[in-house]
Amino acid sequence: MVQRFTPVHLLGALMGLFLLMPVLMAPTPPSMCTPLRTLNESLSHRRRYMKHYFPVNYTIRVHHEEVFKISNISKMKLQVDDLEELHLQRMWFLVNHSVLKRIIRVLPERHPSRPYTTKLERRLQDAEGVFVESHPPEAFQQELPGAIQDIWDCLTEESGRVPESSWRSASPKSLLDNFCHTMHCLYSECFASAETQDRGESLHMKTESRIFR
Ligand SMILES: *[C@@H]1O[C@H](CO)[C@@H](O)[C@H](O)[C@H]1NC(C)=O
Ligand SMILES: *[C@@H]1O[C@H](CO)[C@@H](O)[C@H](O)[C@H]1NC(C)=O
Ligand SMILES: *[C@@H]1O[C@H](CO)[C@@H](O)[C@H](O)[C@H]1NC(C)=O
Ligand SMILES: CC(=O)N[C@H]1CO[C@H](CO)[C@@H](O)[C@@H]1O
Repeated sequence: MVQRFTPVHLLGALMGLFLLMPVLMAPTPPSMCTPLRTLNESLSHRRRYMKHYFPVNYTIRVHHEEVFKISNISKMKLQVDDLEELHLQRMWFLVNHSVLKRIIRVLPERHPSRPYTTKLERRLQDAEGVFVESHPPEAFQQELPGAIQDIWDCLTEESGRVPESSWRSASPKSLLDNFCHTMHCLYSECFASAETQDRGESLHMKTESRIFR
């Protein structure tokens, strides 16, 4: 018996295609969104833990590559050939790792920001686990574009071998601001429209004021 495509079949096929399309086209696997949103929630408390609990104008020394902002992403997109979203996402994980390690290093054992920072580290690790799982292993074996590889090498270089000229001073809060902004930029699919963000913000402020009362 010959199977014939009825309009119902066709409609079904089309619907299926539409449902599939966003999944195929989105560079961010949807499974990444849950751990990233959890991380986003933790990062929303960064002002308290990274500013209020530190001395005024406190800064730490970081490699200049550890300052990774949205402007870096825009610049790289313009200047680096064959740049893929995946390269930037991998770099984001690498940078944040260094940044959190640097912050933890200056915190005494019983500093109130220490549990917060180690929690961020764990949540980041969770997100990275999902990130690695949701791509085929070959994705991580392919060569990085030269300019990205250079930054990568600097970031993984031992601190003792980094020349004096490439150190910068940065406040812990500004480092986490970069961390948060670049996350929203690189994983924009996971972060809802401005409208929902506003609602989140006011909710968040309510929670904050409750804590401070
Ligand atoms: C902190 O930095 C600001 C801006 O650079 C400056 O105006 C202020 O005096 C500094 N405060 C202290 C306590 O050093
Ligand atoms: C981002 O840009 C700043 C200043 O332009 C630079 O010092 C830093 O190394 C860049 N970061 C990365 C990861 O390329
Ligand atoms: C991310 O956190 C901010 C608060 O810093 C909040 O306004 C926003 O709604 C959060 N986004 C998501 C998708 O959870
Ligand atoms: C690529 C990379 O270095 N990722 C790191 C991101 O941060 C977590 C938590 O600190 C590390 O475990 C990862 O290795």
